[in-house]
Amino acid sequence: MITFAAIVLVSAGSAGIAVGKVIYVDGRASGADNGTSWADAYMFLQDGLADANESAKPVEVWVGQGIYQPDRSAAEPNGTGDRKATFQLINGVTLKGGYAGFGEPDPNARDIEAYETILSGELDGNDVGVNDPRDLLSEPTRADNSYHVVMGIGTDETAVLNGFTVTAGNAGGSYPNNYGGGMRNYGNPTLTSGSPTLTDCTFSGNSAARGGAMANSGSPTLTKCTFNGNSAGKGGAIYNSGSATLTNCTFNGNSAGRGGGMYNGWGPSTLANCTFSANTATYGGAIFCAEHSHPFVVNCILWGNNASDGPEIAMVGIDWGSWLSISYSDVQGGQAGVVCVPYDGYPDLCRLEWGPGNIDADPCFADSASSDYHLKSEGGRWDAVSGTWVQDNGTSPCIDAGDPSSRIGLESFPNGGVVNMGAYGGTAEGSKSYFGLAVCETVIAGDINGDCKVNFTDFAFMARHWLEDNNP
Ligand SMILES: [Ca+2]
Ligand SMILES: [Ca+2]
Ligand SMILES: [Ca+2]
Repeated sequence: MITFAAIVLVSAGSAGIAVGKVIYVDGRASGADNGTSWADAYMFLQDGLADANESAKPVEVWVGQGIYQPDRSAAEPNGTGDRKATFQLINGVTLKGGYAGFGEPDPNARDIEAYETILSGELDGNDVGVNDPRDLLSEPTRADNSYHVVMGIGTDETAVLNGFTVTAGNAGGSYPNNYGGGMRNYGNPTLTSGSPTLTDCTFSGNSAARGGAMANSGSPTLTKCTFNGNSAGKGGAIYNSGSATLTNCTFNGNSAGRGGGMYNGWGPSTLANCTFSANTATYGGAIFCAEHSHPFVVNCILWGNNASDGPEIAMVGIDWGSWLSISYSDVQGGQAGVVCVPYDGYPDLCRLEWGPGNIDADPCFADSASSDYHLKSEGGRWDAVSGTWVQDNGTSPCIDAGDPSSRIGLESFPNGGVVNMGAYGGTAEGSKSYFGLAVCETVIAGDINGDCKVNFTDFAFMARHWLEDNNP
């Protein structure tokens, strides 16, 4: 029996991870509208979600390029205009955007940039653009947009959103409509917490009183997500009062009164290998820590953000404390630049744990004007435009400056044996190490950091990670 079971497992593995049912959605399809193929795809995502909700799990919903609004379905093809309509994620259901889709030579081709799949809160097509994201919430043409484009209420980690752009949410009005313009992840007393999984998603042009792009009280896991041009009173991109885990995320051009990038309220959050740049606020251009907050920040870059108080980080001084632990990160202005904002009648108590490995040095972004936050390197930098590795005239001090105990992940050789700081650290687009000489043409076994020599440095790397097992 044991042998038989093993064979079954191998067989399932060879066919890939068990996908279960696939439901197709494409706004351009003209077939039976039943989701069984690209030709017969549902035209509206709400119909695909309704099918997924009733299907045995796991289910994948594959969504072709285009724009999808939450107030539409086959029953209401022109939309209801209901601001409370939302795309509610479902446990056991993975939504995947970025497919070429119906009518394309290869409808299964997937590229989340080339075949952008947009979830939009713009219900009536009248939105006027704004020059400053701070005007988003009050722009009259957005007053009729969705309160929350996507909802993760009552979800666990098996509710997945992968490869979508979420835009034009407008969480105005009174509680709870004013939290999380793009997405709201909250618990529900009778359900599990709001803890979905988001990968390769972009949130742009969303606004709210709290959490322009997203408000969390659950424990969502966000990987390789980008937050751009969102705004709120608190938390331009994210308002966190739970325990969000963010890895390889980028925050740029968001704005708020407190926490241009992220506002941390009650609860811990973990930020690893995230980059914050060009965010603005009155207090805390990148990050604001309110009472009872405790973000853990590691391998991050906070550079080029702007605020009246605490251009990178501001914390509120209150007796039960705001708490921030930060290490192996590049923070402009360093520890001295962190502002402890007085709170009426309380002593200035901000609990800042300034850990090892923090630096205050220009990270040498590839092109911050174009929001390209790859790190310059003489050893090689991934250029997304040309799709090639290019060499720069200088090398970022954030390369190989992350926590030596962090995983290097997919960083290309030579990777220095140490993860880089910032949003591409630990990924295949992590900038390569530079040791002052040309990259060696052949690799010597034992040359862990890639400097073309095998010496005590390599031995130290091996000793540090001795007996670690990545596949227990
Ligand atoms: Ca509108
Ligand atoms: Ca490295
Ligand atoms: Ca070496």
